[in-house]
Amino acid sequence: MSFPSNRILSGIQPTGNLHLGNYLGAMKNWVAMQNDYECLFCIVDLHAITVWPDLGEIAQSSREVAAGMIASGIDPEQSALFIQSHVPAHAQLAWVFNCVARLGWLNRMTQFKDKAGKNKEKASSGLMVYPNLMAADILVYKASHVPTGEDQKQHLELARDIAQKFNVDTGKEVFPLPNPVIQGPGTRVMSLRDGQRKMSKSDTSDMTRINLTDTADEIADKIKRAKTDPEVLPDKATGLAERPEASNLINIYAALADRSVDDVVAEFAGQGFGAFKPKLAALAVSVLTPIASRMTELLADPAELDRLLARGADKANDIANPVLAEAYEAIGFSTTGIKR
Ligand code: AQP
Repeated sequence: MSFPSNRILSGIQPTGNLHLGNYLGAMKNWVAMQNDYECLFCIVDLHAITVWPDLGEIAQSSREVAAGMIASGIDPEQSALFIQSHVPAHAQLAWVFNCVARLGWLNRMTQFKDKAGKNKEKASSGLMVYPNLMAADILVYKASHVPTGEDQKQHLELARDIAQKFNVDTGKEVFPLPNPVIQGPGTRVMSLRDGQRKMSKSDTSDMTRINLTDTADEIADKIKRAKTDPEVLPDKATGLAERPEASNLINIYAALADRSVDDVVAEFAGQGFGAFKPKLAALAVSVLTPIASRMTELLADPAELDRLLARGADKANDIANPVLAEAYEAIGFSTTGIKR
C-alpha cells in the first residue's frame, strides 16, 4: 500500500487569542513547510467545545485564527485552510476511533489530566476522547507528517497506535503511521511568569503570554515584567539548565530571529536581563506587529475570509470522503449509499 509521503495536517483551536507559543511552536513552521509539502491546516472548532467555550464567539474566533494564520504567511491558495466542522468526515472517523482506542490508552494522556484537573468527574467525555478526534483529523487525510509543539507529542503517538490497531484489526492497510515534526527552539514556549508552565490561551493572566494582537507597548511591557533570575546570561547553552525563565526568553529570541540557541547565548554572554530584555522586546515587536496589522486588515472583510475557508473545506472534503469510505469498507459497513 502506498501512502502520501509529503502531506501535512496540523490544527489550531479557535479558543481565545493566538499567542507567541502558537506562532513559534506551530504557525511559523507551517509557513516554512508550505513549499515542500501538500498542506492542510485546520481550525479545530470541534476540539474547542471539549471545554465548553462562549458559544456566541466560536465563528468569529475561527475567523480570527484564519486571519492570524494568513497574516503569519499561510497561503490559502496554496494550502487548504478550513474549519474542522465543515468536513464531517473528521467527526465520523473519530467515532470509529472511539471504538478502536482503549480506555487505558486515554487514561495515560497528560493533557486530559492537566485540563480536567481535580474535577475529573465533571470534565466532558469529549475532553477524554479528544485524542481520538485528533487522530481522525490526521488520518482522514492519510497525512505523513504532523508539525506541532512538544505538548502534542503524546497525542501523536496515540494517533500512531490507533492507526496500527485499526490496520491490524481490519487486516487492511488503510492508515499510515504519521510522523511528528517537532523542531526548533520554539517547540515549547513557556509562560512569561513561570518557566515551568507552557504559554497558553487559557491562562487566566494575560501577562503570562504575548498575544499576536498585542500592541508594541504591550509586548515591550510584558517582556520587561517577565520573570527572570538575578544571574547574568551564561556563555554556553548548557548554563541555562535549571534556569527555566532565562532559558525560555533565550529560546524565544532564537526562534524569533531564526538563530540557534548557542549563537544567541554567545552574543549575550555575561550580560544581565536589563540589557537583554529591550533587545528581545525590539525583536518581538518587529516580527509580531506587522502580523497584527495584517490581521486587522483581513478581519475587516469577513465575507472574504468565509469564502477562503469554504474553498479550503471543498479541497479537504475531496480528500477526506474517500478515506472515510475506505475505512468503512475495511470495517465491513455497507458503503453503497456513501458519497465519495
Ligand atoms: N506554549 C506553546 N509552545 C509551543 N507550541 C505551542 N502550541 C500551543 N501552545 C504552545 C502549539 O500550537 C498549536 C495549536 O495549539 P491549540 O491552540 O490548538 O491548543 P493548545 O496546545 O491547547 O494551545 P493552548 O494555548 O494551550 O490552548 P488552551 O489554553 O486552550 O489549551 C499546536 O501545534 C500546539 O502544539
